[in-house]
Amino acid sequence: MSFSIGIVGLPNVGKSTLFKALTKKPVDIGPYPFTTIHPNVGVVQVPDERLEKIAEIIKPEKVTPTIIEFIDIAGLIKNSHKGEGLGNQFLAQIRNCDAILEVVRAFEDPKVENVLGEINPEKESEIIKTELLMKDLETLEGLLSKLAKDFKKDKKAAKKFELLKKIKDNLAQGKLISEINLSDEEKLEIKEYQLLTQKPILYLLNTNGKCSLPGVEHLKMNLKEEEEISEFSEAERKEFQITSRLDQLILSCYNILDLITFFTVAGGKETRAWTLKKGLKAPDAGGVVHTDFKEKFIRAEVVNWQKLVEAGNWLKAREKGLIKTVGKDYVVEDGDVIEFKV
Ligand SMILES: Nc1nc2c(ncn2[C@@H]2O[C@H](COP(=O)(O)OP(=O)(O)O)[C@@H](O)[C@H]2O)c(=O)[nH]1
Ligand SMILES: [Mg+2]
Repeated sequence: MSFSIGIVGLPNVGKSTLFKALTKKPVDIGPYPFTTIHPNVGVVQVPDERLEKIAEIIKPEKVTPTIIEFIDIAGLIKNSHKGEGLGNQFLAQIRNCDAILEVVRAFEDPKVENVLGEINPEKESEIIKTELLMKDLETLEGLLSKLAKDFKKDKKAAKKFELLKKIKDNLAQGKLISEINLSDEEKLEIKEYQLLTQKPILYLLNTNGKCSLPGVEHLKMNLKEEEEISEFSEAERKEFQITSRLDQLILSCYNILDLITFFTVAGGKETRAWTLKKGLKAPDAGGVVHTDFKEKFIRAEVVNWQKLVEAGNWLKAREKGLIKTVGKDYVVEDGDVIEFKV
């Protein structure tokens, strides 16, 4: 299972340029050089120095990083939610993503048509926000009218109706679902609808100049430069001292999804990184590795990656008492190395 990031924005802002830069990124370990599953869907490695450090002491046959999926979604325009420019199709693609990476145009180039007609990150992000909000409103209206039919007979439906109504009212005032104060229970309740504005958003200003997007978390990168850099090999990058910021972008995407990484060493055969939602427990981590490891979970042995590296190997870590045995209720921490016992 992997998590996916939808690259979203107006046309001609640099979405495909970013996608191309990601696809060409040189990779040095693992079985996943960037894999293009579909013309607009690709898998990239999540960079992680810890994995390399663990591999240095374990010396496995195979090192496998964890991955994240990027989807190059065609440009949204005003009224996409009404189906303008095939809009509904693109909005449906966003529905399947776990988070949104919104590319905002902040570069001047008379050769590249500017749909907005000006450089104005705030106005541009407002247009996208409106499209996402309108689409969610439409979805909620549909759900509410369905529920309205039977909520008088059914208590559960009545409760759901109230919740969806509350959310709809907030959306109508311009609030994203992620900005509404919802309990964990309520969030879970609406998860099945895959509402667009419930997804975390990371903004990326495509620029090499000065500009910003006040009030929201954003990164600034020059995507055309990144695409050019991605043509260079690792050796050329070292020689010319060129640094790419794509790794930082990938990590930021990983972070907005609230993910952590844990590692397995498979008795020395394969050192591998895995992705887990923050707050989940040892059997859930087991389930990520192998379906059986969740159902048949008995206990696990856990050691922090750094402690393992300092100890030199699993046996020495055990001798030093660094490996703890944990049960079903153990909440997995970022950087744990886990050996499942089933
Ligand atoms: N000058 C300049 N051009 C860019 C930059 N990023 C993308 N472009 C160009 O803008 C055009 C549209 O980019 P593209 O990535 O296809 O936009 P998309 O519609 O958002 O996918 C292409 O010709 C790119 O080379 C940039 O940072 N500076
Ligand atoms: Mg494109």
